[in-house]
Amino acid sequence: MARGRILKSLAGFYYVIPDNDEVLPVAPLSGGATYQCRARGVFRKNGMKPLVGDRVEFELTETEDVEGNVTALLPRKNSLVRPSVANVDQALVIFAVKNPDPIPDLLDRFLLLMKVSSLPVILNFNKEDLAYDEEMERLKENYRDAGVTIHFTSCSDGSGIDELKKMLEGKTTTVAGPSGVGKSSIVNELSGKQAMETGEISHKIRRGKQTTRHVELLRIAPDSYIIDTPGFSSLMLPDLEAEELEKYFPEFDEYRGNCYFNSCVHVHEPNCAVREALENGKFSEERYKSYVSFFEELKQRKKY
Ligand SMILES: Nc1nc2c(ncn2[C@@H]2O[C@H](COP(=O)(O)OP(=O)(O)O)[C@@H](O)[C@H]2O)c(=O)[nH]1
Ligand SMILES: [Mg+2]
Ligand SMILES: [Zn+2]
Repeated sequence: MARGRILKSLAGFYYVIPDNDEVLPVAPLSGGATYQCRARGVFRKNGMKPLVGDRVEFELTETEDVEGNVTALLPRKNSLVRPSVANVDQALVIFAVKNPDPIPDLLDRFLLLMKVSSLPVILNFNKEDLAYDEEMERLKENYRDAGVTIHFTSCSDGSGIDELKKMLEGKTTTVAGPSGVGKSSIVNELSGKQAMETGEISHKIRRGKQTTRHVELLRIAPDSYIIDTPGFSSLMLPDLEAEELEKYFPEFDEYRGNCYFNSCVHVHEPNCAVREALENGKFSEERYKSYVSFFEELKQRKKY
């Protein structure tokens, strides 16, 4: 019996990397680092399906073919739906400083989703090489109080990549963002190999490269994993009551206690400390605009 982690699931097999290679009598097949395992019926009976990222117990089967069986799922810290993966520590939300320009509505949807999932966020603006300093300052300013760590990178000249790698150390990080911003390029820089297909080559070579369609934990250091995802250009708001939304905007933290009404949602109420702070330029107007627009959307949603 050994312990390990599922890095990939494909066609009924789970690819498990052992916590400690020494405990196993034989090396995995095909020179890789993972053992090809099936899951025994026990999980199906409990209605539990192993997820990529799950920590498991597994044993090698007696056949010569170095396959194994996942025999137990260890407790999960958390699990995400999109991508479907367990035991994630943080999210790396990637946008480009330009080409394509950041879309504030979409960016704020990503931040909200991560906040609702209790995932700490590194907000990474890539393609730093294309931006003027003022543009970067504006982005920094805009998300300063959004409860995220802001970072800039460029895959063209490698700036910010080493620091980013440090920020991922010892963690499992899921990557999110629209397409074309350099997600796969960054994952490739971090893993030091061409693990992911990037925009430029995708039309030319389809075969033999991994696309970002299936979920896989990529090992970028002994205990650091990253999950590339396909980019989405739209994102549904999470399932929230409109009145709950304000809790997920860290900009309001300092002020909401001073609103006249306990139940203040900071939209139309009199004596609202949050809106007063906004008027005094204490936090980003653009972020507040997203707040109000999400609030209306959640209100509308309730009606149907
Ligand atoms: N100028 C510039 N281009 C980049 C940078 N990073 C990625 N690209 C280019 O942006 C395009 C999209 O990159 P890709 O990694 O496929 O983006 P993804 O769709 O988010 O995975 C490709 O043509 C990359 O070569 C960068 O830092 N600077
Ligand atoms: Mg990609
Ligand atoms: Zn208020």
